[in-house]
Amino acid sequence: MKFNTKTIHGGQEHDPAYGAVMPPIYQTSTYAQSTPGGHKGYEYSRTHNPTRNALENAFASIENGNYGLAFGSGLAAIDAVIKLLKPGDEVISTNDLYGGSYRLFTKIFEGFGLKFHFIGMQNASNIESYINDNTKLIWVETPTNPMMNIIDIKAVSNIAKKHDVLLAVDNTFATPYLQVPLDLGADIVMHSATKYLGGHSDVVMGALIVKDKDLADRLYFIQNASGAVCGPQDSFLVLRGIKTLHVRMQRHCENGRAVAEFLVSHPNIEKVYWPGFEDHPNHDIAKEQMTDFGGMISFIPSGGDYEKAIKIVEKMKVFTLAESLGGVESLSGHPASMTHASIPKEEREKSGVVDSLIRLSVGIEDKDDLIADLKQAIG
Ligand code: P1T
Repeated sequence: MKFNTKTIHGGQEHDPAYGAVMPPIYQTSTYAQSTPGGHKGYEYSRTHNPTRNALENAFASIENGNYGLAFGSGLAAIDAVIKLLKPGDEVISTNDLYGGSYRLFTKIFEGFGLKFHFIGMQNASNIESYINDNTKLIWVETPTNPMMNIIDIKAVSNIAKKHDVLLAVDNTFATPYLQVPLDLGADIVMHSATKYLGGHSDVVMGALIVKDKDLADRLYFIQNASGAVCGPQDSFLVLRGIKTLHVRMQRHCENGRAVAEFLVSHPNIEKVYWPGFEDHPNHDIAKEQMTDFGGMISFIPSGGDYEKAIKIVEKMKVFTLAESLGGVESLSGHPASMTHASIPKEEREKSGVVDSLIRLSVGIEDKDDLIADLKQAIG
């Protein structure tokens, strides 16, 4: 089945009760048993729920995995992955990543005796010098949030395999429409399904997808034991969102390109970060592992400082100033004070997240309106 068909049908069966084409929202916490253990495959909704299962099957299908798991948020999904580890274990992570992931790693899991190394991975061989006997996981975001760096998943996977270390890829920005990390050798794919998979800024959710049965069993155990699951209503909404993922992504990419090209040719813009530019330092890898370049763009206004950036985001009208990304509507963000505020200034500036940086999630509106909005805001 090709991707555009999988988004609609992948892992789906018509409801066995009445043939409903969309899975019903099984709004129930529990299931009747005729005798202890005498049930129809469902006991309690933290463990299993038919609507959530339909969504988990869709996750597995679109990411070319065998097993999908849905969580109450992207961070809950990451939390479950880190719970595979034990005190003393070490993780090597990209140094440019969502601020909330950084906060979870440093403020929660370092307290449980795990060690995190945040490093630049644009040159994958950089990773080797951080690997030792305690290294158990490599955590990659690509494209990175918000600097749009690209990490060579295949190259990192070769290093991970050589040292028997798990590789997890946060595929939130790209989605499987643009890149399929499991096909490139990753062991775990993670999503903030809040973003492109849901696609309509109306749900907070996380996803994990794996191929390996043993790894899936360990993660299902954590999902059930820790209990950070999502509800049936939200499962239904994300399942509905996935059905148009390919169509939305096509337009996100088209509009993203138009906005990136507008910004780069604007005299009052100093720098634009978008992997589709030929002079982006990782453009060749992006071209190889992605089918297009997506709708996420970051930029710095000329002579930019904090005040100038704030003025621009305040002036935008079609772009809404808000946390999050990946919905049908265009959003702007100021990473230093919003999504990445939990990273110490010194740390975030090392990876380029300066006070003048603005991030755009380019939506699927008419691109002329988006460009006109940017024009009036930038001046
Ligand atoms: O918000 P949540 O669903 O818990 O997902 C966390 C998360 C994980 N990974 C990436 C790459 C993310 O971008 C996020 C959430 N990001 C934002 C809210 C944001 O505006 O960047």
